[in-house]
Amino acid sequence: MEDKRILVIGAGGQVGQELVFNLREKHGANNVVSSDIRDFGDQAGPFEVLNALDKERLFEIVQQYKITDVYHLAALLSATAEKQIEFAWDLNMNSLFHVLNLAKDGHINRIFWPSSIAVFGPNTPRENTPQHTTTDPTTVYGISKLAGERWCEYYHQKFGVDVRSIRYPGLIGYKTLPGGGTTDYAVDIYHQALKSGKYECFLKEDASLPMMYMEDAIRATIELMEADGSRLTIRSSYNLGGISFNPKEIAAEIKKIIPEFEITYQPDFRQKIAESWPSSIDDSFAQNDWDWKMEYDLRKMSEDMIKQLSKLS
Ligand code: AKB
Repeated sequence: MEDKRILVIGAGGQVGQELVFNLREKHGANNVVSSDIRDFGDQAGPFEVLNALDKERLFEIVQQYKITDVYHLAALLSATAEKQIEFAWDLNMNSLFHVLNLAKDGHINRIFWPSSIAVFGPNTPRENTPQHTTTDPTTVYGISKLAGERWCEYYHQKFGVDVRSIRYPGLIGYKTLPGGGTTDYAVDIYHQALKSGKYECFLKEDASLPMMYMEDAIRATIELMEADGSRLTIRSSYNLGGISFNPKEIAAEIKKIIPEFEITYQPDFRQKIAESWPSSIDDSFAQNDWDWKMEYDLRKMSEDMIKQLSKLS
């Protein structure tokens, strides 16, 4: 395996903490630098405080650690971004430019940057959404992710930048809590089911969305970054299918393990966002180009979530 020195930006978030853990197992703790806007207590390897908008500090860190690969995860998610629209645009776009420019100028070799199902909108086919289709996002987050995708492809075509990306569905894991997304209910529901046996959902019972267990999402991210670049036909961002379910279906699955569990519904502004997103995704490009295969379905994920959270509590 070639020597990699990795920087993860936004390492304190839901994906970041799990990704850093896995990358350190694979490449050695000292070869994976985690960074975030604040010190979140990562002591398992090198950590740097980094504001993703501070391109001078970013450059210093890249030089200091001789970074080869950057995983750039820092962003405001869909629900939070609606409350700070200008800052969300600034953070989500300009931090991406800083990383793309580092690669363009030859300072790093490879970039991972996540996009999202939020690039789709009300005129996108909702079922089995294809890779190439109408993208008319109605959220600031979705607009920034779609623009980011176009810039990634542009930098790849014009400057040969090796940037790779996945349109993450809602991600569900037991180690860390998500922050500010529309799909966050699907994590919180497990915590509340164990804590109080009930959950009030901010989406309607039939709001189906594509989701994925964190184990699969981290594996997908690392597999895409290790894939043979000559096979990759998508340099904007790959669709990733995951598991499609609605709040009623996840509640029914939880009830099989915790029979007294009860769900109620109090939809808020996030319901409208959910309605503008697909309910299921076609990921045949990921399957063909880098042999992607999902492992966790709703049952397997629910069993593992409840088992792992019970151990932690
Ligand atoms: C969100 O809900 O904003 C995110 C996403 C789907 O990108 N989880």
